[in-house]
Amino acid sequence: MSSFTRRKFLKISAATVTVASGAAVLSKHSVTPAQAAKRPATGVQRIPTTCDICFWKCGAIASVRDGVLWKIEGNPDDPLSRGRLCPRGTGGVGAHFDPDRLRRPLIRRSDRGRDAWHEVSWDEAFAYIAKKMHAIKAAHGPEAVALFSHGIGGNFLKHTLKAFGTPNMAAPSFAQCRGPRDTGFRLTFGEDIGSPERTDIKNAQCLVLIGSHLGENMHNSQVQEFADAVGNGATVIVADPRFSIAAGKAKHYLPIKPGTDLALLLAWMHVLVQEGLYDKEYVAKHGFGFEQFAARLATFTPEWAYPETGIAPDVIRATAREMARHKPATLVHPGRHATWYGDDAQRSRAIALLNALLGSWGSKGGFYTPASMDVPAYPYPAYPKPARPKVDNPDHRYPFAHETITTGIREATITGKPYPVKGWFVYATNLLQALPNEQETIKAIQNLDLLVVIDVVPSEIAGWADVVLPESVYLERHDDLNVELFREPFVALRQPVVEPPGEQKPNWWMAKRLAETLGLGHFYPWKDIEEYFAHRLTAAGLRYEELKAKGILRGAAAPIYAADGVPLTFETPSGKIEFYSPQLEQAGFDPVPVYRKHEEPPPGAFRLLFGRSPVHTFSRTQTNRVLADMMDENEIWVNADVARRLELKSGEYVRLRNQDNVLSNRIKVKATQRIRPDCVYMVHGFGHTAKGLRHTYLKGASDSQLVTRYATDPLMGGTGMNVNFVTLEPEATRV
Ligand SMILES: Nc1nc2c(c(=O)[nH]1)N[C@H]1C(S)=C(S)[C@@H](COP(=O)(O)OP(=O)(O)OC[C@H]3O[C@@H](n4cnc5c(=O)[nH]c(N)nc54)[C@H](O)[C@@H]3O)O[C@H]1N2
Ligand SMILES: Nc1nc2c(c(=O)[nH]1)N[C@H]1C(S)=C(S)[C@@H](COP(=O)(O)OP(=O)(O)OC[C@H]3O[C@@H](n4cnc5c(=O)[nH]c(N)nc54)[C@H](O)[C@@H]3O)O[C@H]1N2
Ligand code: SF4
Ligand SMILES: [Mo]
Repeated sequence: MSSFTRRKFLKISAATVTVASGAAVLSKHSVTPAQAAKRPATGVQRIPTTCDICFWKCGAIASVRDGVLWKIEGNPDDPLSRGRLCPRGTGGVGAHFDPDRLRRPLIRRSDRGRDAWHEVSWDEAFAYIAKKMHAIKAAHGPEAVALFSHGIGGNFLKHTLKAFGTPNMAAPSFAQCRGPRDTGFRLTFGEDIGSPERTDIKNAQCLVLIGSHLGENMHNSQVQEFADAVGNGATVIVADPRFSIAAGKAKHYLPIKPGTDLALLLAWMHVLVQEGLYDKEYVAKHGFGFEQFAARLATFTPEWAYPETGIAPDVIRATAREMARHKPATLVHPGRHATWYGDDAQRSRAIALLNALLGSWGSKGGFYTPASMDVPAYPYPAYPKPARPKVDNPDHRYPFAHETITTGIREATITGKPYPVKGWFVYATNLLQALPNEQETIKAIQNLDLLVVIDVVPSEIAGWADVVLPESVYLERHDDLNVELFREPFVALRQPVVEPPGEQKPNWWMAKRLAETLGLGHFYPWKDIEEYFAHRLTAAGLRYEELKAKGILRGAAAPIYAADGVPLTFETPSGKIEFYSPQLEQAGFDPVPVYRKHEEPPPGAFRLLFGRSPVHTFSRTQTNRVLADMMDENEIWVNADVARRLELKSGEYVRLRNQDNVLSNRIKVKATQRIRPDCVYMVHGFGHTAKGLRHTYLKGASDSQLVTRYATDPLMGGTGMNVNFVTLEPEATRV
């Protein structure tokens, strides 16, 4: 078998450059006898599907040679990938071949947090889960079961749990990610930015990036459009305490002091208003409360902002004028991971207001109006109405949260208030890495009667589960239809291209079987997911067979800019762009954003910042051997002068100690002038502590472990995580 394997992968390394190094890595682990035995066909098959190495869901084409997965490329018909995948997507083959994958359902037979499991059949696993769920429902009501999930794969489990009667389901993509941004834009324009974002990057003549580190943040369409804009000669302005890859493309790089962006944004708006450079016609037509807004900006001069931000007044004025020069094709990018300092919804609102002054909402080179195809939902029976409201946000203490707050469910699980939560389902989210303060997560888990984790590898969160259900990876399964809201409407299909190597099953199958075991089988009137697809697509006047063959069906493109006739309407209380927000005022918040200082690191300590690597996704790809071969551990970026003072050299290991005395795993120093001296920076997702992730176990350090402190956004419950301070300890001083 091994010679067979090596031959296959040597061919790969000759054929494709991008995964060449990965192929060599894979040849050591790759095809199991079971996989080889299952190989159905000979010759090369090319099967369209969608990528799931991150949630962008790029259209892809997988090549399978003699039944063995060979390579994955972009689908040229797909508007998201435009025929090209990012490096992570190309390395997706490594997810299928990962030798550390979960293979069978597991039930714990010891205390939580200790590794003692026995393998069970799927029927035994569902019988066990259903029995526990019935017991929780009898004692506490169905609302005492919650679901955490991330990505489209959670759709069918949501359906089963709604049928069971709980409203409690949340994703970290809200309170740990884009929630504050969406709240800030909703309060201003009455609408979200969406995902994929409705940013017209490719047509922007001036692009302002506040932290958004495109190029490291690899969301495919955005990175390609960024390259288009740069190629078209767009002016790029980057504000980041770290000289990011995007900063390398910038005409103006502003090395801002972390946590002071709101001061910069206010000063920019001050200049636009004071110098009369804003889009007066647009503001007069669409704005509400502009006079009150303008009055409140009066004191936020560039001279005021200078000592806060470290950005000189002439630079603030020059960049504001540059933005005005290109309006309305100036895009101040709203960012995505906005949970930084706890006042993030207000910072995002300031970004929204700056865009409003420039007239970019609705304009070419600004924010377009996306469209989607009309594919009706499956006509299921009505769900039972939960007896109690969602548990995460009692009395609407976060009045502008429009999605469920993960950390609110966690808190209710700890306190039992407003009512107890006793069962968690966790689908494709590594809560110990994704939520701040892992001790709180562990405390909540200790209060549960049931923790079910559905994962593909033995992740940290799986290590705490009572039942672990092994999922087939995206290359081995169908997921729900992706009816995308984008520049042009389309529907895309994820479908299996190879067989799973063990007893892994897709989420839809698990969700259906669980419903049947719970006595809720009537919520799944379809036999299998292909019947479900066919039903929905037929209702939309489309053909499943065609989608299956092409992977993507595109709808007719419609206008996307106001200038082409798209009506500009605003779902705010005033029906206008709210420069001044009465709803914020009524709820006791600043109607126009106000800057307040954040706590600074004490002498000798540094603010801990983190972000993305182009070749990894969160904490989910470090075990993928192809991607690990490109980046095996993270580094800690330290300002070169600071490193010299601390007598640290690049390549040496240190440990980080945070304000709560948590000590990290060892991490390599990267001494560089590309970061300010008051902060340090690392890529998120490394420093795994789950032993079953054999390859990546204890490689690099985990930012999540050091994020013991977080600042909660009073508007919407987001958890600002850039509020932790660390000192560096040379590894050699440790015994
Ligand atoms: N400290 C810190 N915390 C953060 C961030 C940060 O930068 N630093 N980023 C925040 C942001 S922006 C986000 S969006 C969230 C992301 O948070 P998550 O989406 O929770 O990301 P991961 O921690 O990678 O967890 C993904 C889990 O899914 C599993 N998985 C992978 N593929 C599959 C599959 O096909 N099926 C199933 N069932 N499971 C699968 C992986 O093994 C892993 O356990 O984290 C947030 N939290
Ligand atoms: N390769 C890859 N790409 C990804 C992901 C991935 O896991 N891997 N995840 C995707 C997801 S879900 C998200 S949410 C996005 C996240 O990506 P983005 O939204 O682009 O960025 P953040 O993670 O918020 O921020 C990281 C950047 O902000 C800078 N920064 C830190 N503090 C401050 C500050 O106070 N002010 C300013 N101006 N800058 C600051 C850091 O130096 C770094 O450059 O990436 C997406 N793209
Ligand atoms: S951006 Fe990259 S990892 Fe994400 S779906 Fe697209 S190709 Fe896959
Ligand atoms: Mo995110």
